[in-house]
Amino acid sequence: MAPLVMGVLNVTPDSFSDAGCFLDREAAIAHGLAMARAGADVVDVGGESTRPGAEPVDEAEERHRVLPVVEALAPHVRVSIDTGKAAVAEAAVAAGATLVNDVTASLHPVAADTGAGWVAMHMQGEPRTMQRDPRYDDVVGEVRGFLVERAEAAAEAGVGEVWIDPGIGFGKTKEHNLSLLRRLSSLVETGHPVVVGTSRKSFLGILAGGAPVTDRLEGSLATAVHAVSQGARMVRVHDVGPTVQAIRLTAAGSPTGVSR
Ligand code: HH2
Repeated sequence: MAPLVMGVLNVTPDSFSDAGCFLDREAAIAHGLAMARAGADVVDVGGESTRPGAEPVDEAEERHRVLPVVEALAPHVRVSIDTGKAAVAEAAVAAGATLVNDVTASLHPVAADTGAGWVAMHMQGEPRTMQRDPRYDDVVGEVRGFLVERAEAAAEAGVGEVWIDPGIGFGKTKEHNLSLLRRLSSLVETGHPVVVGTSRKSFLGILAGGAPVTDRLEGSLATAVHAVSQGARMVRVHDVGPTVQAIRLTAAGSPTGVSR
């Protein structure tokens, strides 16, 4: 099956790469529709930044940011809700979202109750402090073990669509991120569909000699192509049009025919 592209829509004042760009409701909706036209299979709406050091947002504010945007986009494109709060996830599904993108990997009961799909992402610690000194004995084994346990719990609870995500940059150093990307096959082999989000993240800036967040398209595309070539079934990206094109071009030259 062709890999899917999930477009990032941050309705926040403080996200790491597009802070404040889409806090205005109409701008957010327009950007979501533009990503759908550019080939996004899913638009991922988030109202709380999870960048390192981010402060939590209260529930009412998060709902106020995301719900009108979800409602406006849902008739046009599949919408996922990027949240760690059960009540926000429930309200977003009621407003038309059909996928819960869960950086806390704990909201499978909401997916089970509502019939939505669920993305379980791995994070060590919590956003405010997660990048202070992340440590693992075996990052690939630990992330895989955690995600398989979560996916099995969700399946047991009756969730029909379960994705797993290594959580690139969430309590992970550059080396941890690279180990996970190199050995993505270890997650793919679990049989659960894998989603990967590397887009514009800081390890790409480090690898590119200090490239600022506005100058990480090349690394974002290279790692998205790498991820789908390794068997990831979805990539979460800011730059939808270029990613769709990069995946298509890779497929055209691939003997295994990853296609879109
Ligand atoms: N990364 C971010 C947010 N949500 N969800 C999944 N499943 N996987 C990811 O890698 C992932 C995610 C962080 O990126 P972004 O939304 O652009 O930034 P912020 O959290 O600052 O809004």
